[in-house]
Amino acid sequence: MDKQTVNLYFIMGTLNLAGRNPLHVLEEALKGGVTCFQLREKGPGALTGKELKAFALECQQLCEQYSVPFIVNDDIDLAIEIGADGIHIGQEDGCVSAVRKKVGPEMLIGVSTHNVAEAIAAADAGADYIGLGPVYETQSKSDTQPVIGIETVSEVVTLLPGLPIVAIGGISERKASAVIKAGASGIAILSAISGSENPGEAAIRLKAAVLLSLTGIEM
Ligand code: 3NM
Repeated sequence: MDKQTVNLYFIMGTLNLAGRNPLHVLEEALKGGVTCFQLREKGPGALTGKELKAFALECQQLCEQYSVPFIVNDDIDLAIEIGADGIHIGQEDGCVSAVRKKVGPEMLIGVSTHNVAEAIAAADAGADYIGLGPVYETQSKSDTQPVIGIETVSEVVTLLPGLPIVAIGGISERKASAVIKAGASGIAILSAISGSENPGEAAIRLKAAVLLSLTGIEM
């Protein structure tokens, strides 16, 4: 997996969209230039079973239309069943090698990590990329680990120079630049896109902030 794939990594489920149509939000985000999409269907009232599968297939089709990898959070069986491009697992979801055995050699495996030790362990176990966070305070996840700050991002990037590292947690357009300058390959975003009045515009602005910071040019 190349690092560009995680430049602007959008995460969304059907909840917390202030009543908006999730497929519309996803399509706007895709038009705005997100480079990767993770379906994360969690929380009270989340879709399950057949409904979840049907929704996942619709998201997958949209992602295909925009040539953006489609990644499923946690649900390994669903990812296999629909032939997702990737599976994203947490620290509690089993080890990378066991997941690799189940999903086969092709599917991308991403792992959520929250400190240097977890990041190294995930890399050593063969993760294709890691999520690292929460970099800042976030309202989007109730059970987050303590905030790690951009110093930990720099430390992990230095230790794992070849691995795509996507920073997550409380990242806004204003904060994107600091995270990228700390060495992250990209930013993973929930609320700054899905909570925006105009998700497409938000994605365009976040993407521009990432790409500009990657060039190292100060504006
Ligand atoms: N995982 P927002 S933080 C899903 O630290 C998730 O692993 C995190 O949402 C972690 O962009 C987080 O709205 C929520 O802050 C990020």
